[in-house]
Amino acid sequence: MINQDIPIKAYGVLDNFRTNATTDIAVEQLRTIGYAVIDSGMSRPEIDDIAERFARVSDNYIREHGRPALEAINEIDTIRALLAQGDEAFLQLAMNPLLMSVVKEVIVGKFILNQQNGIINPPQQQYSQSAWHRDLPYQHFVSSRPLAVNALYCIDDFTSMNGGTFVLPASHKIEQFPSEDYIRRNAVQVNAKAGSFIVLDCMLYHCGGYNSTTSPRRAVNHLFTVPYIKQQINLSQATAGQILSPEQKSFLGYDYPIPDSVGSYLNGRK
Ligand SMILES: O=C(O)CCC(=O)C(=O)O
Repeated sequence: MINQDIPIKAYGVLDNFRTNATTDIAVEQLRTIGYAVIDSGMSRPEIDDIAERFARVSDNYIREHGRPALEAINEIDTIRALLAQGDEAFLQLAMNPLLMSVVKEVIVGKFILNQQNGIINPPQQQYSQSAWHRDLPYQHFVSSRPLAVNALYCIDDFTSMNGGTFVLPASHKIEQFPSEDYIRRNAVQVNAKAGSFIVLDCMLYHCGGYNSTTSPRRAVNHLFTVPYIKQQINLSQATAGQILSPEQKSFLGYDYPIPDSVGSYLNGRK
């Protein structure tokens, strides 16, 4: 929402961000406050189609791995490696052109898809992602340029009623986790429409809220990282049976296998 009453003139400024394309403002926000909402450019039928596919894939996943077994390991809210579950639409989602243009600006040089997980915030229940975290958890460094960016694709509208994502603006710039008082004063709940991406610097503290409605709030979380960061699940092996373009293979990390031996490392240099 743009507030027309906010002053925009400045003095004493020699250098400033310039925004041209629609994605530039998202890039500027990611660098400064650590998050931005961007439209995927998808039509209503495409948004509905992804929602149907999500429901189908998650039902199959829960049937395959078993609800009690997933509950026992606190995995019932997460559908791991969606794009490796037999539906090509999720790889296309991860490579959404508007999203890619933002990620390319923010992560300098090569990046790969590190994770693509479906998440389901269940109605009126405990939710595994409701505790504050970074998406590179247990890390307390700050970097001048992000090593990783994540993008939550909203399957459903994200609202204050259904527990839309909370963020702590600019927390990617400070090593420590803030105090409770600071969190209460500064946390922001992001409202976003189905079909948009909430893009975060991966070091921004965030969490899901309490879903007080009667329907789940669903999303697809993506983590894009420099290739040196280990994938959560080996996506080149998990998609080995799929027909993929060189660009898709590179995006999934096929170009960065860990050599088994000095010999295979040296061969890879040729
Ligand atoms: O449910 C949400 O809005 C946040 C999800 C989240 O924190 C995550 O997947 O890392």
